[in-house]
Amino acid sequence: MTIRTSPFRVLGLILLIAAPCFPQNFSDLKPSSQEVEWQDLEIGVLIHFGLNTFTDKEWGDGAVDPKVFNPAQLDPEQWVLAAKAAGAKYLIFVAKHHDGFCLFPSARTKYSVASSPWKNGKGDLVHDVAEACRKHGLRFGIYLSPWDRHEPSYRISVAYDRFYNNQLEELVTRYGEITELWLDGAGSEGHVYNFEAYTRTLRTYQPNTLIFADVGFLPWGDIRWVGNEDGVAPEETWNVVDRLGTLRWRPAECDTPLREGHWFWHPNDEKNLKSLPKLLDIYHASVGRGAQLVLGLAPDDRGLIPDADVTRLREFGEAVRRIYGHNLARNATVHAEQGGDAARAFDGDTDTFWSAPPNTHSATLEVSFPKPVRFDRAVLMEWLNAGQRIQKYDLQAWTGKEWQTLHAGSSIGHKKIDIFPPTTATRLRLRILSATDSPSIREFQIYDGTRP
Ligand code: FUL
Repeated sequence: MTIRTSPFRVLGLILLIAAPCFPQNFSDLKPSSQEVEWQDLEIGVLIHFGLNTFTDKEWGDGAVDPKVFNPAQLDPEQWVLAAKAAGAKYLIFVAKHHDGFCLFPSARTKYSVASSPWKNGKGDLVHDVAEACRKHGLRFGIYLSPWDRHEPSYRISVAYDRFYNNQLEELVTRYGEITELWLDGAGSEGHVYNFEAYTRTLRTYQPNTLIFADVGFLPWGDIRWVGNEDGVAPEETWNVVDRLGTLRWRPAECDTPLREGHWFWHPNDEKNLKSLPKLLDIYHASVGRGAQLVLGLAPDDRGLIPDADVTRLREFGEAVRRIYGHNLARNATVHAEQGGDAARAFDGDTDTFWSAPPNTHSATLEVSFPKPVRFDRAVLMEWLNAGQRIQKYDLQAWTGKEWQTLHAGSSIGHKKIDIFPPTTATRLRLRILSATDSPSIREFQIYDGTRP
């Protein structure tokens, strides 16, 4: 049989083979629809609860008897409601931490709740937490520690890969939709994992799950660790990262525990509870810089989030809702110098956005008030479906004589919160000074954060 080919077919083949070598442009990269949806969640919580809760430890050695796991008042709904009061939209549950103890009855190991006195060994906490999340409208995710200090096969990579993959399969087939899979890199230095196999298992059953991991730990994850546990993203935060020549849309997630330095509960540890001003700073340094905030919560040995933590979470949620509850731009007159329906950036509706005309690389959006208005911050949101494009902007207020710069910035991304000294003015404008392609603004909001 003769195979006939055409010059186009040959060209196509060359393009296919050479594709990874072609230069990629940061602003050509676009998020998946799952990522867009995930970035809108903005705040999540990460729950650590297990043998460490009963032994006053952060890292268990894998030798603790499961008999110590016996919470008398365990109530995942209480956790979920506390998380919701803080404004969280998703919850990641540590199904297995580094000590190898499983909070679900895994058929692969006896080191689990099945060997504990809790519910006479008949309990399944992953199930209970997933149900509580669904009941109260939180998205659900899991953390399954690759590092396992109990499992004997951990010493042999291939054997452990089978073990881990099987456990992952149990988790992704039993508990409904999993929004995020958290792959923690701690303790794994030097260990070789078959991440391809894990990812295949995950995608077979849960094609929409996003994988979180340190960029160095897992090159092709969907969400990246921001690089610290302080809840702080860089002022300039881009969604696209360069993986040694390969670009990837990989938004940053900032994880930080509610109690300083502690992911698990410890007795007499209230002094480490982060203050409300500290939490607001963290919110502004994470969500306010286009990243995601994940607060670490730790139920105590009763199985409940302690009262002081519940109160702090509620205070935090209320403060964010109060500060960002009255958008001054909603009743203002708005105008886009380059044309287009500017009102779409000011309508408080994140499903609508204003776009500058094609091939526009700079633009100005202006807000004017009938009488002077006091404000001290602006919230900007870029429409990211077509890529992150804005790379330089400023915010200016009209003093009556001239435009005064209140803030000058670079990236905007999902959300940018810029706080400046309280200013009273009749006009405020956003100047997009440089964009790689026509910029699109989902929201331009103005607030007075000092209002009681
Ligand atoms: C770290 C772990 O070692 C901590 O115990 C905790 O789970 C935190 C979220 O990630 O890498």
